Amino acid sequence: MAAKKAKATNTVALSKDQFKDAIVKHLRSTCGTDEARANNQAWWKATCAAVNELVFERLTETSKANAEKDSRAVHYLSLEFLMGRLTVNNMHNVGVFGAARDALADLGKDVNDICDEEPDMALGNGGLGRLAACFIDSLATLNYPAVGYGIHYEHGLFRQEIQGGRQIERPDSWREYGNPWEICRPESIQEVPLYGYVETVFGEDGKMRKVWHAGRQIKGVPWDIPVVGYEAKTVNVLRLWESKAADFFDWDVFNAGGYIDSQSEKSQAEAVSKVLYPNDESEAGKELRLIQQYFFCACSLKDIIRRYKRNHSDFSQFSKQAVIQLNDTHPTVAIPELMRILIDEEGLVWDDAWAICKETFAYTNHTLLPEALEKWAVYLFEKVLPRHLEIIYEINRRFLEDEVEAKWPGNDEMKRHLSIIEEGETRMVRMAFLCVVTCFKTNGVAAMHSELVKEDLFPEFYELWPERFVNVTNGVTPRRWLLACNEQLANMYNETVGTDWPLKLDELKGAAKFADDAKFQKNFMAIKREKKVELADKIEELCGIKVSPDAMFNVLIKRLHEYKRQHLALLHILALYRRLLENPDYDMGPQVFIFGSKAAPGYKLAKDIIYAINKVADKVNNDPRIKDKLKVVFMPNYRVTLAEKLFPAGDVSLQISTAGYEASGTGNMKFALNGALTLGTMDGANVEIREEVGDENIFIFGMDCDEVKALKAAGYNPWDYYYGNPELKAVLDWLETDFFTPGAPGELASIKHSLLEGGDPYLVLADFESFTTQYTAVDVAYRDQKKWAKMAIINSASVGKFNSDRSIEDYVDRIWKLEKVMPN
Ligand code: GL9
Repeated sequence: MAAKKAKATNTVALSKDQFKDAIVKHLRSTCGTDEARANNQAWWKATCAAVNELVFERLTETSKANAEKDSRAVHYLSLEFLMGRLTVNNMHNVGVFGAARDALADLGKDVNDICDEEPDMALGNGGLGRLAACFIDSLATLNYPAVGYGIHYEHGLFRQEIQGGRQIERPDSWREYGNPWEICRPESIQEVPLYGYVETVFGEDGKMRKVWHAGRQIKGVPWDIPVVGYEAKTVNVLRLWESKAADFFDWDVFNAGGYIDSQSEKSQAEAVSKVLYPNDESEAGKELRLIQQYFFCACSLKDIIRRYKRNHSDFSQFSKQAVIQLNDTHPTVAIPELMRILIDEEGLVWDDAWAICKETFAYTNHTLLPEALEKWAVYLFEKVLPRHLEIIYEINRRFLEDEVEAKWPGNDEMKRHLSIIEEGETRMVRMAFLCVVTCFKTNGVAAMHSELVKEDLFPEFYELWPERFVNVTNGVTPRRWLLACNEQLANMYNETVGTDWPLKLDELKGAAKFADDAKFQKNFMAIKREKKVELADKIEELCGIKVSPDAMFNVLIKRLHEYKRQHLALLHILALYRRLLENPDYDMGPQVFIFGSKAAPGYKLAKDIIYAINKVADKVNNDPRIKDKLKVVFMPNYRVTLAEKLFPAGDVSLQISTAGYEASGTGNMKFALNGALTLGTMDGANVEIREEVGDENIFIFGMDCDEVKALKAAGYNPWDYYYGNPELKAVLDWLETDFFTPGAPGELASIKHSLLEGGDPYLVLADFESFTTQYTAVDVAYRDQKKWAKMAIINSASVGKFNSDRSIEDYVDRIWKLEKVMPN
């Protein structure tokens, strides 16, 4: 099955022999070596250069077509783009994967080994950043004019090592030895002011103007990553800004003999794009983070305006030409920045500038967690961006005095409640409020989440402007998350439903009619097993743990957070272990639990949970009494590249967040697409996956969102569950002993304490029993392999809705209103 060729594309871009010639040429002319001396790194770079011959041509054609048509474009502003590797993806998308593989084989190289040379572009934390990467893939595939804007971090998300069971953070250096996909564009450098003060001046006409005298300037250097649409002519651009010291600054100090001072200026300026913040709570209040946000927004807006001005002499058409999507609140400062440019630099009056801003910006909310809703201290704003603070005050004044006053006359409490400025000991700017007040649309990322955005997060804003609130359910690109990562299943679908599914994922539905077909089931399960064998090999290589591919693979891969409840899975594992110890004949099929997860460096409990998983794994995996019926694996350094091995190999997709807390989830979609069954709560997109696959093909457990709210309102007491369930009590008490940490009792106790004395904010104990009960149902179902195969096939064939192309069409239809542009 695997031997069969990957999908043939309509455009055979290069034959095997042409590709071979191109690689050999680039080994010499691009890499300065030859076939005899080249190492794999050089082979990889030469291969990329060969692919780029096609990519760059299309890139140029696309930008020409967009310039000629002067078409409306979306600008996707995101502090994160979690791209992963690009080589295999780009080869598939330009239709040369087969040619490249065969060419490399002829040259004595394995395509997988060569592509393994590529470091991940890990410029994101998790779901939000990966979503941005899927979205720009879909935008290019659908031939929409779009630019992604972000930061060219020198270091992406930290590399995770596990030492003695604990997470250690190591720097990630994805471009240390150069990256063949990026192009520096010094012709489009921008300068960004910071700090300083605001002067009020009166012109000869008697009009008042504000002049911001910045204390510093930094330079933004754009690096373009081509974004290759699948079978499309379009290659869009992801433009990432790198910070550098502004030229004049260096030279002034340098000439005065201050070489060392100039170096420190330089390193301060370069610090801005040095490192991606790892989603820590402690980052709020960090001046550098605010500067990062402003830096990339200011550079991007200047870039957008520069392009706009090529064809326009005033701003009357601006919001017709440009829509700016704010990926979460991280780029919110773009709003006062556009106001500042329009008023202070372009001379517009407030009302005209405000009208433009209100028609240009749209905002995606990705979370309801209060601690993740950004607020910036007023004093910090005043220091770094004094003019922007003035503008925010004025936006707020008009909003409160005009709109809130009109709706709730004389209601000062309401004004305090809705103010963009939060009063208190430290006055704060509420970034999400600024977004909702400005943006013409605010969207949530799954149906249920979007309802909660209206009802719980912004109820008064919803009352003011119901038409502004919409839903766009997330999606994932089937090119990366099926075609490229699961060649075997992709080929099987090619034979079953034809080769259009990577674009029209709904066509997989055609495979559902074979869900009962014995031969189809056999082939489907054989592929799953092949992917499990591949993963088992990887697990042995990385963790030294042997797992059987015949066991049920339960996979929980996502960032570590209490609301995602990795510790619920851990308590469950402890319960299974205990059952096996108490009763060696306990009726259960062999189980493997596989975790992959990074914890924010400052999130103590999250790191304790990683440690606990590893300590429990040590014990369970080496306990001969349970005869290999239970294995626990923690795979270090979870990232896109590892995800590509994990999603195809999962049998059970654990999506076990407390209902109401996971905005969407996207891993849930990738698992279902690859034929895993979900064991999950009624949360985020799980709700919509259930709608698509049918209640009989998903395992739902736990409280739903209303029950969670009701229990919290009634006063949740975790001790009731502790004393009410002897098994739960036993496993929690176990954590306080030294059973898993010989000689060091209490090392795992923080988890228990968070769940009892700490009040168990995410209701782990309340959902424990329901989880273990439903898990037993999953185990029973899995042991009926025919039934399981049928359910797995139906899952994979039924999730066409979660194609990110569909998400993009929803954005276009509900928010962006774009027209496709076809390059030559
Ligand atoms: C997130 C949500 O938590 C996810 O449920 C959602 O699927 C994604 C994409 O919409 O956005 N919001 C958020 O802040 N993160 C998400 O994953 N966090 C990270 O990316 C780490």
